[in-house]
Amino acid sequence: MTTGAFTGTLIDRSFREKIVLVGVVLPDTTVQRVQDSLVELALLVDTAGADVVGKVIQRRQRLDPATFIGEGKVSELAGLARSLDADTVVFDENLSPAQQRNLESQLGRTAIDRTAVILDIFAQNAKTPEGKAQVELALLRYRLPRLRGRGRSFSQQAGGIGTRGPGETQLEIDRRRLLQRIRRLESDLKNLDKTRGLQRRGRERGRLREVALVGYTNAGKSSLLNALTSAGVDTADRLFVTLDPRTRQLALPGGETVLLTDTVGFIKKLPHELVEAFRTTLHSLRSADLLLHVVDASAPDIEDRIDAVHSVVDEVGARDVPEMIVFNKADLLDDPDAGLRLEDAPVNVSARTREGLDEMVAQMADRLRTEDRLVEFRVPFDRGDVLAALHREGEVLKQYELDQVTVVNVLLDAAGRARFCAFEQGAFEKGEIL
Ligand SMILES: Nc1nc2c(ncn2[C@@H]2O[C@H](COP(=O)(O)OP(=O)(O)OP(=O)(O)O)[C@@H](O)[C@H]2O)c(=O)[nH]1
Ligand SMILES: [Mg+2]
Repeated sequence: MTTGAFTGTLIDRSFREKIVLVGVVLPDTTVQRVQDSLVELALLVDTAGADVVGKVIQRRQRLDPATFIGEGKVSELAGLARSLDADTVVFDENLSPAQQRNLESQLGRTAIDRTAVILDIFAQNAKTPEGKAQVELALLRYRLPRLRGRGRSFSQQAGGIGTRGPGETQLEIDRRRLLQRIRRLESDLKNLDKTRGLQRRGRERGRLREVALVGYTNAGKSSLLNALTSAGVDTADRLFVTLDPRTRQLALPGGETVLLTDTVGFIKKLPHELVEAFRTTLHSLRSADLLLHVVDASAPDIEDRIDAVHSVVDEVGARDVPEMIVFNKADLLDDPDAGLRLEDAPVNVSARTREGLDEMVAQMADRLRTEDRLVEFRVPFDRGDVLAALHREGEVLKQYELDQVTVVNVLLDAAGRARFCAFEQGAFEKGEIL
């Protein structure tokens, strides 16, 4: 274990913990899925800075409430961990606080779950004050129920994977102060969310539409943002490189400028604590005009990853935002049609070679345009401000005066339609009139 990490401030990076992974095959899943999931867990562990020295997969009818894998398997696992000289055992599913305590005392070493590893990576990667606050909040919420009764023998291991991050010293102090800290972070983040909301409304008035890049971690979201806008955002073949949202302007072929935002990537079994804590960051997805869902076309389990992204999008309340799926890393595919396995994958691109990018941007512009609708408004003569705003925010196709009102036919997006609905007389399908 890391020396000097007793205070939680010194992490000895020259020492890499040895880790054994444990996956369980329950009746509702398959060995293949669990194996894939363990490959990903190994990547997570590696990203967190530790080495996987062994893997165990067990088939069970149901999880054991006390030890997750059952007494017999625990002693087998203890023997393996001892022979491999492993420091820590990582379970691929969430452990309850009681299971974790029982496992640690029976294994004689640290036992953590996938959530703790992901939280650990987030703690290492958070850079901005907002990102740090969100991660700290997630960590504290995760740790709070796990504080009581954690064996003293393992406190020496503070600083190891799953135990470090902001707020380390907070763990030593009492629960009440921890709760106070949680409430403080919650209120700070809520205020930030409010400020964001105001900024967002300001932008709406300026009528710049927003496209949000979403996708599985490592799909190439940041690389795409860079390729499209020379944003200079960090990219790497590691998981969860981006935690803080970045927004850049992008000029579309039709002349319109949109805002393109890159943000935190998702993963299967993304800890609920993180989705909850990253609410301020993820809220921006709800007000986006389009989600550009970036998929790594070279991944082995494309459909499962798309599902994982969709479930997080649902969880943050952005299900109704139109989505366009893009297959990235097309340069890695031998078969150029491979990405088309999925029904409505509109376009294959490569952020690396830039192939398909023009086509993708053109389709994006089309998608944004089809979200526009032609609406007829009747604006009273004394509301010159509304008339001016309609001209500013939409495309006025027809305008004439009728007694006491100006009738205008405007091509307008959903946000604009919602704003001017008091003056609306009726909406048409674009084809009916154009
Ligand atoms: N071959 C190939 N590699 C790519 C392409 N796009 C991105 N990559 C690589 O994929 C890795 C991840 O790219 P990022 O842009 O950091 O991915 P991300 O989706 O932003 O990932 P996180 O921020 O960690 O969630 C990097 O090593 C990139 O160089 C591509 O089109 N082709
Ligand atoms: Mg990124």
